[in-house]
Amino acid sequence: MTLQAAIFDLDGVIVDTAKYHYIAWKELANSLGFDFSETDNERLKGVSRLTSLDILLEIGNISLPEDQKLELASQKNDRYVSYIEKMTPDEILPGVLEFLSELRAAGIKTAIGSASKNAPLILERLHLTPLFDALIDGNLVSKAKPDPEVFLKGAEALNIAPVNCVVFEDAAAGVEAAHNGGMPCIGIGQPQNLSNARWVIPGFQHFGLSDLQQLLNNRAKAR
Ligand code: B16
Ligand code: MG
Repeated sequence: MTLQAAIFDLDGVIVDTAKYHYIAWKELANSLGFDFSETDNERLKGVSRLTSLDILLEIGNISLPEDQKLELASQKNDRYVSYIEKMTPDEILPGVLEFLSELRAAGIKTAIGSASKNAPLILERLHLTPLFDALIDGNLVSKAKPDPEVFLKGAEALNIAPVNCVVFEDAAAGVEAAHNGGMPCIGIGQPQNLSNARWVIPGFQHFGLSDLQQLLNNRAKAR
């Protein structure tokens, strides 16, 4: 491959919005009469809003008709939006700004590939919108990760062949989505949660373009 573009998942890679999702889902669970733990919340990472609700209702052993589920998903989102509206740029994860700037200075294109329908608002609150050449979010995709649609659309929007894009993802389903799209993927987080990732880094602190190129070159040599 020739590295020409980097596609970033948003939640868990650029910013930790999982904590706000957690509070909003927990409030909803409590209003329905059951509790929702942080361990349960791990199951929702990278998963769409409606699938997240299905998982939550399964934990509470509650079954509801579709219209009531849509109403609950909307209530949860209103709560979630009330938290993310207050976000500030100091919530950008360590090293992200430096890494994005380094990529862009080297002529490498950047995109967001996120399941979140709130991605535009989050990027705006973090003042990050101008640092991405393309934004593919939950409003633009119909197939959830591990389907590669979100990343393939990102590559298409950047006009770069998928094989020349690298993906950064914090969820196992997202790593699988990148692989399904024929793109190398760097996992962000703990190796035990991302066993399908070839490489896992804790984050972008002390991680630069030369580190990325070294990882990808070693892969090429191993082939
Ligand atoms: P929303 P990502 C995902 O974002 C989150 O990880 C996941 O927890 C959330 O349910 C999903 O977005 C949908 O978010 O309710 O804001 O549309 O990790 O793909 O950037
Ligand atoms: Mg994520």
